[in-house]
Amino acid sequence: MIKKVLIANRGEIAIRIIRACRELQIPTVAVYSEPDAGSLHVSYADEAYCIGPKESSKSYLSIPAIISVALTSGADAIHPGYGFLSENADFVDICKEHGIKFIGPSSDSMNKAGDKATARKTMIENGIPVTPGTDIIDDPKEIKKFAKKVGYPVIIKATAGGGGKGMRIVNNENEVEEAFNLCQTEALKAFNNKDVYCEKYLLNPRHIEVQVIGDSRGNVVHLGERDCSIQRRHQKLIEEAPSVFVSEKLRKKMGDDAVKAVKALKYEGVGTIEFLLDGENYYFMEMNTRVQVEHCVTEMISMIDILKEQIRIASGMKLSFSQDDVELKGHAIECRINAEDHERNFMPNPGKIGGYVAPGGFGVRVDSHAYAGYDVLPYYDSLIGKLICWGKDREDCRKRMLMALNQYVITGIKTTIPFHKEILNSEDFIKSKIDTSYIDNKYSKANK
Ligand code: MV4
Repeated sequence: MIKKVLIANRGEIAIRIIRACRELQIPTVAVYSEPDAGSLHVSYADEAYCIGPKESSKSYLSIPAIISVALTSGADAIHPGYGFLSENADFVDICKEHGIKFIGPSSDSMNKAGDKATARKTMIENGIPVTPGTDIIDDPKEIKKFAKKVGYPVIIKATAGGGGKGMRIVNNENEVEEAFNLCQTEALKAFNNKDVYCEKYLLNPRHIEVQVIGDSRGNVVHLGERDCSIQRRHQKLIEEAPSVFVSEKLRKKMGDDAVKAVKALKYEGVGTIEFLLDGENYYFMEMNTRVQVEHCVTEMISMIDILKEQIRIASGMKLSFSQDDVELKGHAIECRINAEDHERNFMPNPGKIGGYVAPGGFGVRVDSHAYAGYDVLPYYDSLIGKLICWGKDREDCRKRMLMALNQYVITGIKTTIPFHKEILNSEDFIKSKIDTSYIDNKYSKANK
């Protein structure tokens, strides 16, 4: 078993990891930036070390600082959480060079899954559906040729992109050259890789992702899907499991394909296979090689502790259950509580929290690093907590979520709690009519 885990992250996910380690009786080491000294993850961990100033590049992204702390504190493993270094294959290699276990996939499998053109190729070879698309293109003429076949709109994507970064929608032939050039330039700047390819653009698909786990012995299971269609500018706001758009039959098909994808990529650890769902048809989009913010909704309906399983697997242990043991029960919804003002275009609203009272009770879970007097810092993302509710069905869960949102008190700063109440009370949510473009259409006033 891993002997000591360094958590290369902050906020709620650092706390989530510390809790999993504590249950596994593994000591933890926190790292923090100077202004984060008052953060809860610092006091929750067994040891904590300051690794630099407020800038992420000089603290949570500083590989030398983090490796030094691991070596001096005797941590034999690093958990990257999400964001920061979690999808940095160089960091994975550097950990290995220092004899430290990176809790996640190998750098090889991270690269193979992370490069969209490579991942697409692997899926095609294994009979997993992908959106109609091209190989890497270096001449905009190829886009026009492709669009003649499938029709506009098409979408140009950076092969190194992901999560909505490095994409351009092309509505007609006149837009091709400019979109192509912009996409290449942006990709080169953002990812240091100018490779782009083209796909048929699906109108208003649903964003469905399947949770997968693979161990070092080739055992792979899936834990069903999450519906993450309620988003704003590629930032998810509400996630739920299961999806009302996925029948038992479709779940089995998508799950089997997700498992096939993991096996094809020889992937080890926890991950997510993202699909776009268009009616009954689904298409592989990308794989995320980290634990995700929204993993909790899957935990609530499967009763499987994804973080503990991830750490056990990184220790070389076998998956503690098989596919047949996975039983999905009821419905779960997660509302992301952000320090944002939804009436002002979701503008970040950092500052000191005055009063803080979290809800509780049967089927209510709060994963948060916030407390009364906590200063929400402007240097990092605005997520201050996640409210996750379970119910025997979607309506039961929705009602419980509204009860919990009404009891969640955070004063001093604006949060997304009122926004969530509005959504959860809406006819559109009740009828599951909210798709990936809904929030942008309804709530974004400027920059549209
Ligand atoms: C697409 C698409 C439609 N057709 N690809 C957005 C994030 C990145 N993972 C890929 N994305 C999309 N790719 C094709 N061929 C629509 C989106 C998309 C989207 C997907 C999921 C959730 C929200 C979205 C919002 C806008 C666009």
